[in-house]
Amino acid sequence: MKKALITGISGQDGSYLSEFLLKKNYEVHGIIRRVALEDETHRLWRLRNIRNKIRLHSGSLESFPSLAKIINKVQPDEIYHLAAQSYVSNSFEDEFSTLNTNINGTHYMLASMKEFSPKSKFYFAGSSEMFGKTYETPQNENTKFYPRSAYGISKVTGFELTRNYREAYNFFTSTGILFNHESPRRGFEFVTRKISLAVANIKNNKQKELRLGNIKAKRDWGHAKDYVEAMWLMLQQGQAADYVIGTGIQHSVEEFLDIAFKYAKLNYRDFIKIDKNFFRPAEVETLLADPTNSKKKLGWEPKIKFEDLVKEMVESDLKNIKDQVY
Ligand code: NDP
Ligand code: GDR
Repeated sequence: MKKALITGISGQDGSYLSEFLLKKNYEVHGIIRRVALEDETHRLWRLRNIRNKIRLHSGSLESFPSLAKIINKVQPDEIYHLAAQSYVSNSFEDEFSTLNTNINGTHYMLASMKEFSPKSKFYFAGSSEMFGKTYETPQNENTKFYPRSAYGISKVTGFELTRNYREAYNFFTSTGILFNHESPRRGFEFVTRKISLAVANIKNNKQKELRLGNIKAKRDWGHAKDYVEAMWLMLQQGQAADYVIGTGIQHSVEEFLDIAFKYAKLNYRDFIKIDKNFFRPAEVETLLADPTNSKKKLGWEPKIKFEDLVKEMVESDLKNIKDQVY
């Protein structure tokens, strides 16, 4: 039985990856913050259905000893380092904790692995935000980085650390440069979930308007369920490498809005208020993946279409409101 250790297991991707690995018969371990262990009902909601099948260890990205101890104890075959301050907007408000958590956290994970579990294979959660103000369209593995936020900068540094451990010490370390991926488990601060929940609230007379920032921004959106499979595939290859993961299809926030509201028989124009508070000091206007390499090398292709993703998110939030989950 293979052992996997996941940081950020309580997040969107961590929960889908755990389910995916359990189905593949892995022993799944996760690192979570102590506060989460103390308030499982609220903080581990995404792991509800698998809580008794996974093993959780309390640790923090800010503490090298806490991570090193867990890696030493678990001796994982595969490490999926997903934990991060992942909200781009917040990284403008709090550059310091974003940089500390994301850069040091990745360094501590790699250094712990080097010290205590050098045979582990390591996955780093890179991001299309590393391409930021895009040098070319679409973006592939050779596109130059131009990050536009502390978050993007932290991910470029994590990418370089991951590559350097591969080259300097011959470790199996790979970065997945993942484009946006969403699901009904997406955090509420991200634009897709903010929209799907607003549709459900408006439909049920619990909200009157939806305040958004730059709705002209374009992203390459996929489903998180598809993307965790790509993470796993990267660690099953003969050699470690970095891969761009996306659908190759782009939509604007406005298109997402249109489809989401239409699904509930509403017109988004009746509810939207553009609010300058939601604009970012430096915006990433457009991102589009060229997933040719990952298709060829990993045999990976997304299965869930954009329209079905939007529908699933709205349906799920309509149900959540009906069941009084919020
Ligand atoms: P989430 O925001 O849903 O999850 C982040 C996870 O990191 C949570 O489990 C959170 O724990 C944990 N975490 C944050 N800070 C710390 C800390 N100081 N110590 C320990 N754990 C911490 O992110 P996603 O699941 O969406 O994304 C997973 C990874 O992939 C992230 O690194 C993200 O930056 C990256 N990524 C995501 C993309 C996407 O579209 N979803 C695209 C490209 C990259 P807690 O529950 O306690 O807050
Ligand atoms: P992003 O996702 O920044 O791409 O990062 P987010 O959903 O926050 O923003 C996408 C685009 O929508 C625009 N936007 C708004 N965004 C939010 N959150 N709230 C609003 O009200 C709003 N109005 C317009 C944004 O300006 C942006 O252009 C996500 C995260 O998961 C990162 O961790 C990950 O690395 C990248 O995707 C790839």
